[in-house]
Amino acid sequence: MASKSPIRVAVTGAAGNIGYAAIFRLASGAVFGPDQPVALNLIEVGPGLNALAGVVMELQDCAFPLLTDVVATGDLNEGFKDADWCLLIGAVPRKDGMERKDLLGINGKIFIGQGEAIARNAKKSVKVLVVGNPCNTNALIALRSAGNLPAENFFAMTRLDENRAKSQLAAKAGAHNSVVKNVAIWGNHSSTQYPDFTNALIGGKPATQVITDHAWLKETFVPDVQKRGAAVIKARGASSAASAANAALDTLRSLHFPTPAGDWHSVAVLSKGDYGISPGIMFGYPLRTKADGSWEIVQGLPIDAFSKEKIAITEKELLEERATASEALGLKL
Ligand code: NAX
Repeated sequence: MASKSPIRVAVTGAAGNIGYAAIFRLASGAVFGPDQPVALNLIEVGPGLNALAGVVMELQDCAFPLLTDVVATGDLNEGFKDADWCLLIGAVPRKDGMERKDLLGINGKIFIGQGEAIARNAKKSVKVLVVGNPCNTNALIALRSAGNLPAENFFAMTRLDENRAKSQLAAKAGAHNSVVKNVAIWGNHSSTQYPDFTNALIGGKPATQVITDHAWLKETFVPDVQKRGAAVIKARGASSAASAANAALDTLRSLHFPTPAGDWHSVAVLSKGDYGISPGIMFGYPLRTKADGSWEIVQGLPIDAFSKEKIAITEKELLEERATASEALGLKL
């Protein structure tokens, strides 16, 4: 076995669709590398706990060389103990007739408890990625509940949107995904997100030069990326799971390793006012991870009038979500 000390990753909703698609790849070394041992703390609730017992058996049956320990639990204190990373996937889905406020209230309570338990039990250097929806505001609630843990270690996932945007730009340009770079997702992981084509590059050239059909970029690409989640639900009869797990693992990798020169990755972080965004909301930005593991928001990108208008819409939605969640939870977020 490799000699490095393991990275301990706590995963909530571990037996759910996204969790199931994520944890085997985590254990295989696909995220932190082939010489980095991993330990997993798998957290579930209710019937998910029975399914989790089966997931643990399957992990054993993989005999992963890098997997040093598996904890399976319904107890948050045990689940977040000594975690280096918390991947918060578990959340209550919106059901028919449920108002957004109800959803924010129900999930808000979950993320208060999880934020508190992370602060009590995880390493002080823990990093937290929220996937469970509404992920930006859930992440804000977890962060505000996590006492003195540094705000810069809390993230909400917009990477699935970035990956979707890259693949659509590549298809339109007749290029491979791998040459599409510098795609920023601004704002909320919701249908108001803004997938920014104006700063994107395809094969090193501005996407707006490679794709000359600007009406397509504005009127087809943007709404298609915004509504891609709903299109997958319609086709599959279930929400994105493998691609969401893949994006969560991409996010972990991108925050763990330095960002290659000239590129960035998209993730939501607590706004401090960069690009004129209201402080105190979890806002999707383009980030670069530095060699020491810290990160910075990419500065100085041109924001044209079209982008400004779209960014304002998603900012407004996040401010409203924060107000709604604050009211539902009786908290000042
Ligand atoms: P599933 O319903 O398949 O799985 C969720 C699992 O979480 C279940 O096993 C459930 O028992 C567990 N769970 C619920 N509450 C929990 C709690 N308090 N503690 C621990 N476990 C808990 O959903 P799945 O398809 O895996 O989706 C999970 C979440 O990801 C949903 O909120 C979904 O909306 C969200 N998504 C977020 C995306 C993003 O890009 N940020 C995209 C995909 C996905 O829609």
